[in-house]
Amino acid sequence: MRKEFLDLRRQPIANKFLKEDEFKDEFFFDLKVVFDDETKLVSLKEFVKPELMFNEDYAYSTSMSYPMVKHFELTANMLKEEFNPETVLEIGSNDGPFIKNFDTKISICVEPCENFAKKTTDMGYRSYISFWDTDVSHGIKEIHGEMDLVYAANCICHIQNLDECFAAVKNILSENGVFVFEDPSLLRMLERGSYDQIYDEHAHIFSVTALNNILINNGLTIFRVDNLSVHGGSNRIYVARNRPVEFSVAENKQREYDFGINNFQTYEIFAERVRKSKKDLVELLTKLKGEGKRVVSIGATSKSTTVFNYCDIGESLIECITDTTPDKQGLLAPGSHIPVVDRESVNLNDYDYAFLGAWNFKDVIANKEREFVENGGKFITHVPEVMVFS
Ligand code: JHZ
Repeated sequence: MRKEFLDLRRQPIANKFLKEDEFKDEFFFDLKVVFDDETKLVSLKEFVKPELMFNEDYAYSTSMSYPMVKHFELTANMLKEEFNPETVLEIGSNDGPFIKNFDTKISICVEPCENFAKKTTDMGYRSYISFWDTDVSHGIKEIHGEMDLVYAANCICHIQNLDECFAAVKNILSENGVFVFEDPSLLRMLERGSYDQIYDEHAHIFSVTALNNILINNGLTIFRVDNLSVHGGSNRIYVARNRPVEFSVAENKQREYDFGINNFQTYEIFAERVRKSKKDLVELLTKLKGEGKRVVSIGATSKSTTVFNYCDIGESLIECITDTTPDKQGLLAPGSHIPVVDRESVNLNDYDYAFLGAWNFKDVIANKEREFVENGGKFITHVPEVMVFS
């Protein structure tokens, strides 16, 4: 049975940055979160139609975050070395930071966002503009054969029907093939209070426990788990038909069990913490405004869409958001309508505080913005709790 534990209120499409004349048609939905006490899966209560999120206007470009480009290069090299795949398929290849480390002759991309599929096509990769399902899997297998490595980063948790997704992977995976995917970790989210991992695209927030239950039902086994620091704490899950299961699987499941991820009460406690986080952040920003302080935000992230809309934060509390992505600049943030600007067009020293919309890059940003701190600027974050630091 699915039980609701959190209501993050009315939310827009997290990556739909818009112009003023688009406000009247802006799409909103109720962002509520449920726990399934059978599979232990945490999911959105109401899914958003995939075409509304992933289309030719999709704004999140992985290559705009340098640390992620490095991360995918290291990941690709590690997988090549260990598994030596003769064929590679990437599901949700975005603008290609992972696949570009593989030979075009052995690699296939599947990507529903046409703007990004075009980029990987231009890079020489056979790219299918499509969502991942059994039809596409059968079609690709017919043309290109079975795949030794199927990889997906920050994509499988976007897929609403997981049984269909895993059946499609199983269909195309070669006998000794491996399916490797990484997504934000439910345990890390619960530990850090980072409720902003929850937005339209994240249909599910995965625990190893839930994935194990669902994959087993689909004739696949998790044989290894790597805990990663990227995106505020992710898990890289290694899946095969039949490989010896390594200690990391039981270790992760035990850690999740010890934290209480199988108990509904854990989620009720988390929800209470989220409500407190909102109260603290609004109080802080309102106080700063009263003192005449100026606040900017760094990183027009999907995560900050959740925070700003849940906490009712608009331009009166945060003047603008800087972001390195040209496709987000000059537009207004979803729901909150805070202007998004190029970092280069802003003198950070004009501001007293910078909210970390991209708190997952805290160290990179703090290092880049040393001058802001030297001039008396301070950062605000809400993870793991609302605080000011410099
Ligand atoms: P970032 C995305 O979420 C979307 P977001 C997606 N749905 C997903 O699943 C997760 O990733 C995992 C900018 N930036 O990575 C670039 C700076 O401005 O936290 C990006 O727009 N300055 C696929 O959107 C944003 O911040 C910088 O110095 O929450 C970061 O977005 C750096 C490093 C980044 O993901």
